[in-house]
Amino acid sequence: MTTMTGSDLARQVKPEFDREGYVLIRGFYSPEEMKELSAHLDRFIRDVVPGLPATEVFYEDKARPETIKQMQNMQKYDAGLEKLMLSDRFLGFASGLFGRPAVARGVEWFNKPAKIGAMTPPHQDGYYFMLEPNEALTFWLALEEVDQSNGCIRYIPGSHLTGVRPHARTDVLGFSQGITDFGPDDSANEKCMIVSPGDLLVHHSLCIHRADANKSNRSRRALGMVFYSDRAKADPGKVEAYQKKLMSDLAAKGRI
Ligand SMILES: O=C(O)CCC(=O)C(=O)O
Repeated sequence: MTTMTGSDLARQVKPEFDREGYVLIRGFYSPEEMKELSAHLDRFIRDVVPGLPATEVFYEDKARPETIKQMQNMQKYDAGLEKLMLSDRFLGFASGLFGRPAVARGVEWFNKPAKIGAMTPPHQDGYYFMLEPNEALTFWLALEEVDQSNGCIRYIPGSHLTGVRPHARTDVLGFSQGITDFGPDDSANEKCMIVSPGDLLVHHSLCIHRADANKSNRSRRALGMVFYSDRAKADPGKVEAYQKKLMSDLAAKGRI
């Protein structure tokens, strides 16, 4: 385990984060820590997931519990994950990257199950967050080997500096909005993040990213955490109304 504080690490990587809109930190978690975290998450899936509301856990195929693709608000159901999110390692690091206090929003889990994991449409998280100013970040900690064949995250460097792009509804469960004018220039610029367990990706809420479907015979699991800066304000009525409508549409379609 690194002895560096969250703010030490932030000081080191902030220039790159500010310039590119994302940063990759290799070996953020040691193999021993990964073992412990993976065991914790396995227990969460075994013991907690069966009791979760349908709005907190999504499956590629609802009839097959082993095809979990996404979970959200995990900290609400697991004190250990809440403690982790509020630790210096994550909260302190996020504050350092913003250069002002960060507010922890939630712990998430992203998977692309082997063979059937759907693509992640190009999007900016900030479009979903509806913040003013749009100052937020997501940590994405790889739990497995990730490369082109199982759906690596693809970032467009510097895309967080040019505002919010137009988005529209998609059919992808868990990623309900995608950029409508994503074109060849975007594809030409994107960088594929090939990562190993314990590597951490961090992206700004306006950094454009996407991932291909997983056609391989390996899964592609990652733990996510979202932080807002203390001055980023959401219009709660607007976000709640969107979420309510989305969840009722998904339920009507039998997706959740
Ligand atoms: O895991 C993925 O494919 C996408 C994750 C994502 O969009 C995010 O962390 O903001």
